[in-house]
Amino acid sequence: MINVRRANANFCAEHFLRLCRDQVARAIKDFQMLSSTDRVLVAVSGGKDSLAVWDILLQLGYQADGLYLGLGIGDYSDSSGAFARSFADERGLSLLEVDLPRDHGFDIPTGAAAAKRVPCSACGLSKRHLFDEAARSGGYDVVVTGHNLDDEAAVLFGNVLHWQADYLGRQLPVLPARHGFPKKVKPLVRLGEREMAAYCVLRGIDYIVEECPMAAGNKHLGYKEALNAIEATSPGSKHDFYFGFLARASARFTPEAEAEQRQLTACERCGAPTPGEVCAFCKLAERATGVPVQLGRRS
Ligand code: Q46
Ligand code: ZN
Repeated sequence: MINVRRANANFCAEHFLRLCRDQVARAIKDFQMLSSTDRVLVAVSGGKDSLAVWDILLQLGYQADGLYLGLGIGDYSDSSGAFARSFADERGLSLLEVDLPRDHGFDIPTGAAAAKRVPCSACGLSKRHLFDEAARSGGYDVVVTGHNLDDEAAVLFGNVLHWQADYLGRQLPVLPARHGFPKKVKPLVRLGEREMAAYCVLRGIDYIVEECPMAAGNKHLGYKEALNAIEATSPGSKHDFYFGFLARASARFTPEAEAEQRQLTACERCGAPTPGEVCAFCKLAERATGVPVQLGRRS
């Protein structure tokens, strides 16, 4: 039996798996995330959420390939890549790979140190850039990420604590394609972390359990712990916080987010949308390698 506290109910394995699929199908429908003809690219980390969302999308009949980014974070990257590859190989799926050290000449630990950024900031901007680039060059209609309700509630908590108006205006389960960015969607927003772990166990999906070693001290983890403490005494709080924000407050921040997007131009090195002349990824790569990057302009 699997207990879903938020719903105050117990499920057998078969019904729990159906619940997960139904919640994803409902998120896709409610937020118009995908159409049946879309070519979908799933950002796969080797962790439970990204492998589960890939598995569920395939079961729901979508055409979905995976993209794994090698970030050069020592053993963690070696082993997360192995989980992503074996998931794809066992099921005959197509997994694209971009390797930061091999393809761009630097890894996250050295790149972050050279640019004097915290690792997760250098990593986050690299991941966004490389997912966008792979989707554009591969002709994909939409990028799917495995962000779940716990992730989104924690990000929202941080954005509210610091009143990051432009981030709040973009914190949506669907970002449409525009200004050169591909459409991005988060089909797991109706499911939590515990549910995704249980889903993987029941479906026989092997995933990397260790946390990234660079996550220590990450503010996001602190926000998750704070919300877990609230959820323990008041089940359903994360869901109400996040979905209440989407229904009642998110649109109030749209003007700030749009003002930021209007300032975007094409990066003079790689053509990616950026508020400055050179995008954050090209600046990071330049600081990390000491070589100005020439990735080839977009047409
Ligand atoms: S991989 Fe990258 Fe995460 Fe590691 S360095 Fe931070 S952002 S914690 S999801
Ligand atoms: Zn660039």
